[in-house]
Amino acid sequence: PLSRSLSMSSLSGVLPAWEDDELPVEELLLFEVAWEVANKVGGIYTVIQTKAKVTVDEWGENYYLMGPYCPHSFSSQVERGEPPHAAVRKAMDALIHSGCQVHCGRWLMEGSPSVILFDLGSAAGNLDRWKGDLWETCKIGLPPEDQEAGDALLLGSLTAWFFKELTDELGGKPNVIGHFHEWQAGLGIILSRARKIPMATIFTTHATLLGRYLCAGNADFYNNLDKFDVDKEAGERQIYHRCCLERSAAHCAHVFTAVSQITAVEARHLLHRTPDVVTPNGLNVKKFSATHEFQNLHSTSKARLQEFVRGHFYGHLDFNLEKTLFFFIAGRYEFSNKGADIFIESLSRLNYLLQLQRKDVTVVVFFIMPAKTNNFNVESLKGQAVRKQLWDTAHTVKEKFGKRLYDALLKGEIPDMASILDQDDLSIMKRAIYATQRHGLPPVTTHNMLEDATDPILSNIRRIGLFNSRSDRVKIIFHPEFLSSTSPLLPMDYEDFVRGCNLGVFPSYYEPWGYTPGECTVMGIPSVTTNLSGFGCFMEEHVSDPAAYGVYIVDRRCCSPEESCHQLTHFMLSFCQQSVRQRVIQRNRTERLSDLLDWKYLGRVGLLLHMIHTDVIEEGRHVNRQTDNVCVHNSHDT
Ligand code: 1S3
Repeated sequence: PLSRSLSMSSLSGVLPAWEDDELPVEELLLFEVAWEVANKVGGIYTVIQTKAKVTVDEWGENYYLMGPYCPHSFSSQVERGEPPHAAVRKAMDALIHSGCQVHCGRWLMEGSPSVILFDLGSAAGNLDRWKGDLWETCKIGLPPEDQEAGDALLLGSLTAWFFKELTDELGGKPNVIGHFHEWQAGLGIILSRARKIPMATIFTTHATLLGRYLCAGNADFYNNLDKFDVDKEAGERQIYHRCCLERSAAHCAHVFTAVSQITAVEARHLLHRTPDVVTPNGLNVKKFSATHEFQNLHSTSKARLQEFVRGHFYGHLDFNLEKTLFFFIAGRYEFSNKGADIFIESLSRLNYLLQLQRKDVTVVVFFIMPAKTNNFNVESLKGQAVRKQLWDTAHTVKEKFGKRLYDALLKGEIPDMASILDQDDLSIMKRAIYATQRHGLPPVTTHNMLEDATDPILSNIRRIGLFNSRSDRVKIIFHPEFLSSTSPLLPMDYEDFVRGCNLGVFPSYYEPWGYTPGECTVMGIPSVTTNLSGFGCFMEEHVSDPAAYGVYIVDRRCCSPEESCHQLTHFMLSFCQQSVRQRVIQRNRTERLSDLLDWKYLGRVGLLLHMIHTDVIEEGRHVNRQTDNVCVHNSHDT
């Protein structure tokens, strides 16, 4: 961290006139507010979860996380308990006495931070009144049909109410900082500022609402960033009110941050405020005492994936699993934003080139992106059952064989190998082999898709015809659900799965940061990213030759989609041409980059305090730094 102390004397406006020049962290309370506290939806959960340990190390009991209460996640992830500060308890009680449910406890993960979670349902009776208050305060109206915006208002009103009670109770010491993530939590800032609650506020944007929509709609986004009529575009997509909330939060915050430079530029154009500081996302990097340990973990996890593949491709296992590479893409299911479109196109080309070159390498590609499903499909479950049956059969016959061999040896004989197995044994084995016959091809998807006909991944797989045929060198497995170690089909958690793969492919078009390639890096797994992702740009900036360290950066800025596909195909093909030894060496190099992504070194909170201290708020006005524009020449059409 850059700073363990904070000068508040220069802060003005609604902030208290704190007298000390240097305020130790011990005299501050830090509250981080987000929708995803103990509640996994997307990337913000990863930010908060991975950062908790270093934040608790620095802030101790003076750090709290706040968000909405989800009974299921609470019961599985949080140990109920009392907040460490009496004033926090009193502020909670004030809300509870007015009929709102507030829950407190320790989030059961590294660092065990205190969490305060608000039951939005218990406050829902206030919604209409609070909508009226919001309109009176800042003239933003929320339509009744937008439940998500209504929930954001409930969370914002409850957090602002909590902070009012808390600051009244504290009377200025310790001083309070609220760090809010994304528009869903941002209403807390708008209302706190409107009510002149004496606290410092930080707003972090992880993506802009309009940016996400425009990119998903195939806009030529980066070439037109300065040309969009923001209000018109938002209105046409029925998100005008949400965008107003997001923009207000960005403008009301004392410190505004973005997770990458590229998102800072986007925010300048779409939210009309340049972030004061860019705070790249880190990870909680665990170093093994033995450097080869992560290589061992790769082998173990890879063996588990191979088992799964044996089942999935039963009857079609005419490819050598020792020469099979596992590629994957994972994340929120935003087809073109996450680059699944150019990935599929490039896989088709890779398949053709591998066939042409008569390579004996096979690539199994996993798509891990949650879509609407009606559970696992029968064919996928059957595959694993068949594999298990073959395993059991082999085990039974092996036992019998071993016993007969042992008996013969005891008698001093070498058994007749041709007759050591009897007719029954042969029948059992034949039946097991017959069970592996299948009439169709191994399925592309593991689940029954609710929107099978219109699903973008499946539609494109149909278009390019990658149906897991025997002749295909690229096989596809679409798992439209996040992974879980309790799954009956593929019982692995995400970390183990990533460790078992050879290459993560994330050719995103819209990716403010992008945790997936970073997670690969810290586990020593090479990955593909792009120069339109925050992570890719960060790597380009800090590593002189990222590809040499297993971070391949596809150019999606300055070339056409066709050229990006060509480049991606080339990356994947050259990866397939590596020897085992080259892959081991590359994994070692990749893993060496992990320190760069460790929260310990990114010192984020210290940096923010430094910003509050120094030049962001001077005499009550924001000093915004200019950020360079991005140069992008490509069209997003594929
Ligand atoms: C966002 O989550 P997403 O996958 O919807 O926030 C993440 C955390 O900052 C970021 O990594 C990602 O690029 C954003 O898109």
